[in-house]
Amino acid sequence: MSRLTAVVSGKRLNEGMHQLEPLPYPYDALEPLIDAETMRFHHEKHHQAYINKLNESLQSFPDLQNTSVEDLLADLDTIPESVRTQVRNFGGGHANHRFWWSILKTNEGAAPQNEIGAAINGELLGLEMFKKEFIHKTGSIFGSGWGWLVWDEGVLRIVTTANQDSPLSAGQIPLLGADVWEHAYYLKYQNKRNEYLENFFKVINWDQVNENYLTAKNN
Ligand code: MN3
Repeated sequence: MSRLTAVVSGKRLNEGMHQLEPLPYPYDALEPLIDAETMRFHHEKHHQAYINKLNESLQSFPDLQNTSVEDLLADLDTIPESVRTQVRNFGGGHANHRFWWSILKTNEGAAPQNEIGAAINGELLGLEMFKKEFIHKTGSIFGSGWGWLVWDEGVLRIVTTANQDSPLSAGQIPLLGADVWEHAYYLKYQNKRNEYLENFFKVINWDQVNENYLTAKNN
């Protein structure tokens, strides 16, 4: 990861501070399903804001600055109470978005292959059933949150989290996730959250999800 010097609130940050990484693809890579303007704002403004706020919150906690955000979230109980809510919200926002960018890629409607394809067929009764349940649960979130496919101690599960809560804080490993904060879809889809979720299935990078599955399974 690059170690560009970042500045937050006029203060020079330590090397260990959290930073926004560039997307591994152009902002228009998911057009027309997720538009370039939404991608740019989502990454440059929303994701960056979570990182800035996380870094500001951790200014008096040098040891936490050098811990990965995923580790912080997996161990929320050990975070000092005075900063725990900030780590949960802003650290969650950082981790969830970093994860989100990594699982997006236009897939032309292809079904998952390999181990994750077999696991979805075996445990979740196939792609169509999985998709139906995922969209139902995620589409029904009241307010802002995320829908997830997680590895939960050996079991594949569809779960949702409110706000920027991470499945990691519940001991679950995310394999794929869908952001249903309005900033993720409103420009293009307005109030049609389910239509956005239908199209989300056409931009899942199944190879990456398979990799996430194998990593979770072998740990
Ligand atoms: Mn978002």
